[in-house]
Amino acid sequence: MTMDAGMLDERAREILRQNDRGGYTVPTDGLYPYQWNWDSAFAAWGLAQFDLDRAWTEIETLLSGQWPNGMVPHILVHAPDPGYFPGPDVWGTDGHGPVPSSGISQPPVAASFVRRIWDRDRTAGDARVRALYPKLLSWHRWFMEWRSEDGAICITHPWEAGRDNAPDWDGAMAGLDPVDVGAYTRRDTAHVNADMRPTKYDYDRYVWLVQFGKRLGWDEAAMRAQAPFRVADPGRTFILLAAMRDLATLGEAIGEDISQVRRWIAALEDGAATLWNEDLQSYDARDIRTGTFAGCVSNAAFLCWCGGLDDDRMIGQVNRVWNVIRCPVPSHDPESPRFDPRRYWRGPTWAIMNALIGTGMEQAGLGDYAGQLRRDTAELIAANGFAEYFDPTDGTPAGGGSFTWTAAVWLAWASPNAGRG
Ligand code: 9WN
Repeated sequence: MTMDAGMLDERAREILRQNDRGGYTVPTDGLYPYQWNWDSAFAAWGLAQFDLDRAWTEIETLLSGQWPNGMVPHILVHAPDPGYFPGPDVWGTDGHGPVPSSGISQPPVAASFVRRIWDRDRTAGDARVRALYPKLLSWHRWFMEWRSEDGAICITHPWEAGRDNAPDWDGAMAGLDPVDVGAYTRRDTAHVNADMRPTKYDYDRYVWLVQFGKRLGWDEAAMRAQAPFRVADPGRTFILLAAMRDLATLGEAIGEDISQVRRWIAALEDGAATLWNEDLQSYDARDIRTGTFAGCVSNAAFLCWCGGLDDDRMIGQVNRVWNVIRCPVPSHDPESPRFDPRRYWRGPTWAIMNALIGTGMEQAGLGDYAGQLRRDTAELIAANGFAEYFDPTDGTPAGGGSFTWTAAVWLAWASPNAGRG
C-alpha cells in the first residue's frame, strides 16, 4: 500500500478540530449538527492521540447530559439547529435532563475509551476518572435495570443500537403499525443521497416510536410494560460487557467496591450466551416479544471478542464472510439476499465497527485477523477518504464526509503511526 500516513494523520486531526463545537464534537458538519453519544466517545479516543485534556472534556460534556435515572441520551442538543430531524421538540423530553436531548441511549462505549485515555496518563487523569466513575456506573446500572432481559441487552428503538436500519430489526419493525404518525420533513436526505439512507417505511416507524415514548412521558416502566419494539442486540450486549469490564478495572484502580459490577459482568455473560443462534451458527438479534431470532450474521456478531468472550465459534463466519468480500467487515452478511452494499447498516462497512472488532480480536489472541482487519481498514480510508461508511464491494465512500469517528479511528487504531491505546 502506498499512502502518506503522516499527511493522513494531519488530515484526521484537522477533521476533529473542524468538527469541534467547543467542548464537544459533531459527527460531521451539516448532516449531524449535535453531540451524538457513541460518536463522541470515539472522538475522545481520537483526540487523546494529540490533546489529552480535550479528550477528557469530550466525555465530560457527554456525561453532563445524563438524566437523573442514569440514562445518557443518544443526542445532546447544546445548540439548536434546524438541519436535523427530529429535534428536541419532537422528542418531548423537556425537563427530563439537564440538556435538551433525545429520550433514548446508544451503545455504551464510553467507559472503554475512558480506560484507554486514562492509561495514556494516569496522573493527569486521576481526578477526572474519579469524577466520571459514578456517572458511568449509574449509566451502566440504567442498562441493567431497563434494557436487560436475563443479561441480554435490548433496544427499544433502532436508533438505540446505533445500527439504525440493520436487517436485524426487520421482523420487529414489521410488527409495528405507524398509524397516525402524521406529516414530517426529513432533513437527512437534503444532505446525502436517499439511496444511502433508511427508507420512508423505516422513518415512519422511527418517528412513531419517538411519539410512543413521548406519549408515555419517557417513563421506562410504562414503556417496558407496553414495549411495541424490544429486541435483544448482540452489539449492545457485547459493548456493555466490554465497558463493564473496563469499568471494573477503573473502579478497582481508584479503590471502589466493584462487587456489583462483577455481578453485572456475570449476568451479561449469561445473556450473551442466549444470543447464540445454533441454526445460524452465529450470534444473532432476538425479538423479545416473539422470541424469534432475526437470522442475521451482522458485524455486531463479531464483537464477541470485544466483549471479552473466549469464543472461537465465530471464526468460521469471519472466514466465510472474508471469502466473499475480503475484509473489512460488512455490516450485513454479503451472502444474504438482504445485503445492500450502499444502504447504511444493511451492507456497508464502518471504520468504528472494524476498530471494535479488531481490538477485540487482538485481545483474544487473534492477532493475524486483527492485523489484516486494521491494514484493510487503513487502506480503505487512505484510498477513499474519511467517509461515514463505505461500500464494501468497491470501497466507494458513502454518507457524510469529513467524519469525526472515521478520523478518530484512523488516528487511534488504523494509521500505521497509531499508538492503538
Ligand atoms: C440517528 C451519528 C449517528 C450515529 C449512528 C448512525 C446515525 C442517526 C441518523 O448517525 O444515526 O441516531 O440520523 O441516522 O446510525 O450510529 O451515531 O453519526
